[in-house]
Amino acid sequence: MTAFGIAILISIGLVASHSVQAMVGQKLFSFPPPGRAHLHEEVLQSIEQSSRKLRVIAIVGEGRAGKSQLGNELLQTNVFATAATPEAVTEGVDIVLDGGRLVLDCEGFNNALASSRLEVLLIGTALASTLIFVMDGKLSEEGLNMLAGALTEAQLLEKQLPTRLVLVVNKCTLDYKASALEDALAKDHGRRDSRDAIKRAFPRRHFVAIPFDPSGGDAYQQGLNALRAALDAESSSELVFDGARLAGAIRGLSIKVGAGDFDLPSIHQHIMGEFLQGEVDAAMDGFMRRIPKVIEYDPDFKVDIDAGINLFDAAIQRLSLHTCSGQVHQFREQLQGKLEDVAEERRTANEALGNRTEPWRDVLRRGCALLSARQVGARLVVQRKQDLSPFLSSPSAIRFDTPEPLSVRWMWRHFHPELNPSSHDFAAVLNQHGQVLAVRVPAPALPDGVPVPRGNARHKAALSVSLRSDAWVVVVSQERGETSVACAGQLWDVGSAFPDDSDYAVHEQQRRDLLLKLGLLWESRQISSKAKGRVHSLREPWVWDGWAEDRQSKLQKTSRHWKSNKGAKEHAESELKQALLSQGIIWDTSVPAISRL
Ligand SMILES: Nc1nc2c(ncn2[C@@H]2O[C@H](COP(=O)(O)OP(=O)(O)OP(=O)(O)O)[C@@H](O)[C@H]2O)c(=O)[nH]1
Ligand SMILES: *[C@@H]1O[C@H](CO)[C@@H](O)[C@H](O)[C@H]1NC(C)=O
Ligand SMILES: [Mg+2]
Repeated sequence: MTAFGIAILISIGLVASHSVQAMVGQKLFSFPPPGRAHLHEEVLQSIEQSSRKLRVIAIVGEGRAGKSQLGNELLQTNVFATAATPEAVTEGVDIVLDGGRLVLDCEGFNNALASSRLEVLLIGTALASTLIFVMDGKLSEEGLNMLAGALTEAQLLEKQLPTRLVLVVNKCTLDYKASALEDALAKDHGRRDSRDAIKRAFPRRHFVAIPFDPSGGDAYQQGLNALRAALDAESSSELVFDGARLAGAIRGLSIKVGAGDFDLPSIHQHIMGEFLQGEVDAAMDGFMRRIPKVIEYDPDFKVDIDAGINLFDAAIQRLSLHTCSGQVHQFREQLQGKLEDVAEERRTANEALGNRTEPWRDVLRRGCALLSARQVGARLVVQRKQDLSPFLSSPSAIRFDTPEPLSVRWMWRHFHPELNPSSHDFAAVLNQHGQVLAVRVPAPALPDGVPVPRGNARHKAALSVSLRSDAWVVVVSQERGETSVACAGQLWDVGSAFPDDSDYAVHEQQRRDLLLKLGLLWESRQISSKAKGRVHSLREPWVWDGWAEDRQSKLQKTSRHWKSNKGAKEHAESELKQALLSQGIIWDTSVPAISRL
């Protein structure tokens, strides 16, 4: 046997994909005496740490057929040991990591299968996405039997592998047709079993003949090109592993092979498990990237888990993995369970966001944003210092015994015209803590002369309440999908922040100024008043009668029998003021004004 040296070559930048890294051939498996498979952990680690998705190409076949040299040709660098000696050169399994490819160069079968190491063929067949099976000189019956025999030994007769077979006749002197392999498999020499085993195990097959050419000339190069083309064909439908999963699969394989467990279906199942787990994780990742993050409550929130299942199914379909359907089904169910967990978690997060009640100004702002976005009209009156009971005396109003907490979800369900048709034209009234005191509260009319910069009846109602009391009102416009605030009889710019208690005095002054301008306060009325003296009795010889009139409404009051001229006028004016207030002609700014105008 020839001493084996690890070939280390630094690629010289001709091949762009691996120009930076030194490509190193390393021994992954060896068979030290007495011949048990030994896995080289330190080499496995370079696979484990690969950041790329890896596809595995295994070169197996007859001894001395030129397998290692083909590997070197494919990698375009002399990384595997070759020699023209009659003795076997490659021992065990050598590997090279070339970007996204892991190439396995396996030791050859020199004699009959029985005396060769079945382990090596097992390792190659189990791990490979593409199995390159090399025959020496011709497409031989022995070669086919060797391949079929290995499948039989490994109990793979009834199995179909996702592995692609590229059968290569190397150092070939015969003129094979492209259909040579299919023709050979179709022939019946009373040995149907071998041929059927190969056909069943490898539904995807290619045949390449590489001419014997001592000078490495054109014919040889054409043969190599045909091999490269076969490797590139359908490469999208190959199993790919991430490094850590592939390393895990190799460890599991090593244990079984080391223990003499040649049951390839079970090994294969283990490897498929690693692969399928990778696809479950990938589908999960893709799904997590696609589903909406829960940032805001969405009443129509739905998680479509089919999107995740479809990612997985697409990956499986690409590989035509129908044979492992039981195993695929099991992993698909695992994925479905995970997806449902995520969906449930997001649903709950969405609901919790909709259920939040603190801090109430934030809840109100978010609720209005939702209603605006969905063009659902709404009106909410927010109490400040004044008791708003007078507004709640309408027969349509419903006052709660215990105030209800305000949430975005509550706002949605309450104001949505289809979910709650009887309420969305009325106001909800909140107390100072943002809790709902009452619903279905109508608004008294807006006095003439109040500017209405935009909007409709809902905005007028809001202005009216904000003028008649110290409360502010938030309005969501159904038509425009925007949120406005009415405060002190003014409609603020769209998007304004809610009124703050620190500006209470300013707002009250603004309201007072507007009411004065509208003539709705006593101070803004034109009042005429006078007093007349008269003789009354001996004991009280001279008394005064007062008289007062509100010029616009012509309402008059007299007040008789006072000691002084001034007192009589004052009392008449006071009675006139009471009459004006009670008829709603003037308002008192300290209590909500509910009078009709
Ligand atoms: N002249 C010529 N020599 C070739 C050709 N293909 C392979 N060889 C030679 O065949 C010999 C064996 O090549 P290897 O690549 O070591 O063979 P192997 O199949 O890896 O052998 P084991 O590792 O022992 O199983 C080498 O000397 C190669 O140069 C060819 O097309 N023409
Ligand atoms: C949200 O509130 C509804 C109705 O009260 C309740 O059924 C649901 O369990 C709550 N969800 C969460 C996540 O708090
Ligand atoms: Mg070799």
